[in-house]
Amino acid sequence: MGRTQVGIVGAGPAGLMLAHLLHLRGISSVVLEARSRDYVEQRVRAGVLEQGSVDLLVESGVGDRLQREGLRHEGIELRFAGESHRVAMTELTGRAITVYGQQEVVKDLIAARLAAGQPIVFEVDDVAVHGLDTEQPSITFTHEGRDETLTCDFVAGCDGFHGVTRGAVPAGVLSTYDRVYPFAWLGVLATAPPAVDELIYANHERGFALYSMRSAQVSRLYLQVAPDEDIDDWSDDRIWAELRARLETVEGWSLNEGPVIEKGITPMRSFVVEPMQWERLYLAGDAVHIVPPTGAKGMNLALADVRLLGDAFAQWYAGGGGGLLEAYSSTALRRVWRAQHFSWWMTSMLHRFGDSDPYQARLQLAQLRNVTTSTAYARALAENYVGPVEV
Ligand code: FAS
Ligand code: PHB
Repeated sequence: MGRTQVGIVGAGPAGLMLAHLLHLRGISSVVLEARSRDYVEQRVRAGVLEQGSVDLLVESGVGDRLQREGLRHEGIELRFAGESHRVAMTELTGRAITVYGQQEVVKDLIAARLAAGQPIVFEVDDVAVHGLDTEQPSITFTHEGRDETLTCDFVAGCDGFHGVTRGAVPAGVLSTYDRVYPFAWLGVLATAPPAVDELIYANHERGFALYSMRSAQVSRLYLQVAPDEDIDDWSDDRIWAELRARLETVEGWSLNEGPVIEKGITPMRSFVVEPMQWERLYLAGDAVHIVPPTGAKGMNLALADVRLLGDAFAQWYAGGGGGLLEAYSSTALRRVWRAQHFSWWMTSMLHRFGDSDPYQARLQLAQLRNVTTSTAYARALAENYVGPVEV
């Protein structure tokens, strides 16, 4: 396979955006991906881009389709106790979010990478990283039946929660902070025109529900379910009935049903590993942190990490020293923990935590009333949801 400056494991938003940012600075990289191109381009995941993520994609030249097809939203709705209240995020912060499926971001980044004639190796197996504590680490893998070795200056671990790079750090170096929630999300993609202009987050006694979308024709909806729920127990009819029960709680409004294109169950966890780097390995995105998607932070954090890494590698290769590389983890973790707190706070406010804690249920209603009556509380939610101003 030969040599490159930065070996990147994983072609999700983190790995692909990092490769793109490095290419713009004339820094070579190779992206190694376990799955096929089709698979990663069809994988339905996140849907909300912070203002800073939109700016990054547009400023780095991969935002044309996003600007054409993305849905700019200036508010979200909180629905609870038979009421529905809008949080006017743009009025409160001057910034907005854009609804644009993660798989579309991945498609745009892959297209840009291949158009630039830059390497992404799909369907690799047996990836392993070596010599991270030397000046010439390497990545071994198999591809099309051949054993390959990629030598590099640095390795970027962008291989997600179930990847291999985090595990390459010697025992005792990393500290793990995590929380597993007593529920999961059942996600549905349906060919049904959204009956809403903005996202609805619903706190309901039967459980949390979220009404999102991908376009004027496609809805994206979520239901809180038990953590060990089997998707085969959820017929389309049962899903729509539960969504109606939890979302149709205000007079005269009903959701639009339609054929289900895709459905799946995602476990809920909060997870951070510190530090986000060791020697010549830099970890980014889900490889090093996970948030419950209630705050729509996952993909945005991944992009924020690699924005920092791109600047740090640019400084190094421009002969500016390793200051930004040395500070990567501490700089990234400030934003990571802010997003961890916000995602935990939104999750705690909106989900049912069993019937054994009526006090928590009352706290939730108090929080929701605070957010929907106090400008200060509403602004705090809005600032975190649209994301921090990029410095
Ligand atoms: P990713 O997991 O996206 O990408 C890692 C890549 O590395 C994958 O393509 C994987 O195939 C590859 N890889 C793994 N091991 C490898 C190996 N050994 N060798 C080579 N390649 C390897 N976030 C939200 O904000 N909203 C949501 O609604 C939401 N829904 C989600 C649903 C699911 C099922 C999951 C798993 C996550 C969801 N997320 C959501 C979070 C998600 O969007 C992540 O934050 C985002 O994908 C992070 O991007 P990456 O860090 O690039 O990791
Ligand atoms: C989505 O549209 O997939 C989505 C939106 C908001 C969230 C999570 C997921 O908080």
